[in-house]
Amino acid sequence: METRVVFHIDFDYFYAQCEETRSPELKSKPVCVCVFSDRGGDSGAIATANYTARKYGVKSGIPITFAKKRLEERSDAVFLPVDFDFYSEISEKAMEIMKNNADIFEYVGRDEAYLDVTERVGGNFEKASHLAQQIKNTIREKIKLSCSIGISPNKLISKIASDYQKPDGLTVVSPEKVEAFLDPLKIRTIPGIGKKTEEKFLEMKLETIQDLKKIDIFTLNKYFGRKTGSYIYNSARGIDNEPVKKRDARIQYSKITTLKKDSKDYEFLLENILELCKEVHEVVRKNNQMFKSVGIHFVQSDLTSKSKSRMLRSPTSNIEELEKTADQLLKEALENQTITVRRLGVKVSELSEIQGQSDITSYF
Ligand code: DGT
Ligand code: CA
Ligand code: CA
Repeated sequence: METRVVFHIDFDYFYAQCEETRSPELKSKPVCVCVFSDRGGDSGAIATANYTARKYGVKSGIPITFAKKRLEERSDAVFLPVDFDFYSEISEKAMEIMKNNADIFEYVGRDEAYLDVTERVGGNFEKASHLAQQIKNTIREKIKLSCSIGISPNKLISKIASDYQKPDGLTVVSPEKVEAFLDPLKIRTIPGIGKKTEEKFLEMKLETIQDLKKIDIFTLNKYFGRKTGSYIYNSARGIDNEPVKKRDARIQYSKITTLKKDSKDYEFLLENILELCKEVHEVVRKNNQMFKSVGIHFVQSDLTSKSKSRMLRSPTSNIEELEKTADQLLKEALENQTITVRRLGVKVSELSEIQGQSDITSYF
């Protein structure tokens, strides 16, 4: 197999950094993003914290009360509730930049992705390093976000490398440097190896990946089963043949609006539905997508919800078809509707990419 060039990109302290982008005055303060539980008060956990807060021992998963205690001396510490919609919005924009710079783009989660760039850099790691720097610069300029990038011949090593110099890191592990890079690392840095497995190895006096290579495949298989055994064996040697698979972030696009007044009047709701269709269509068009399912969503005056959706005969990117279907769904939803509607939404799903069309505008 030819040598691949694979990036793993991971945003730094993601939720907390998103909060910093909309309130730059937070940058100098310890920032904790919290998932408050519905029990009220300070019950709940820390989703993430910026690096200033981390200096005080605050990290993902600890109770909010612990974090407050650890930050007691920092009267400027800020505790914010999570705002997933906002983080998704930022994520989408950044993912778009990455996607434009990849031969194959694989979305992993809101804050990370793999890029196969083998072709566009001609397998050259120096060119790859420049490309990564450009991506970092663009994301910083346009979205005010820092990220860390790992570059190597496969997903496994790139994932480890992106975490190697955080925040704002760029770590290049070219094929001839793989062994020197991995050998001194703790066994725990191999993705999927947790505390328990690490302890097992420590009992055997094995601490680093170099140590781990002393264990033969049969012993590993005996301890962990064949699948995990061979994964650990290969990982220690930097072997990973998993391809970067084309995967998009979006499984749907939706827009929702709070109506000027609560209503169940067809004409009034239709007017709003058509406006939402326009907005949804705009995003779909920009992302070069087609959809096969259309849905509408009510949040009613008593805050209960109601949804309806319909599968189309074939994928389309046509706005008339979107409007017509949404209109039908609205009529159906309003049959024996007693309660008024407060918020109204339109979504499209079952997305597919428009392929092989040089001029995409001809589709619309
Ligand atoms: P880093 O180390 O600079 O990449 O920091 P993060 O915060 O980006 O950490 P990462 O990449 O592990 O996770 C990405 C986001 O996922 C993070 O901003 C918040 C969320 N997250 C991570 N761990 C937890 C957790 O234990 N609980 C909750 N609720 N959310 C979490
Ligand atoms: Ca991250
Ligand atoms: Ca991550």
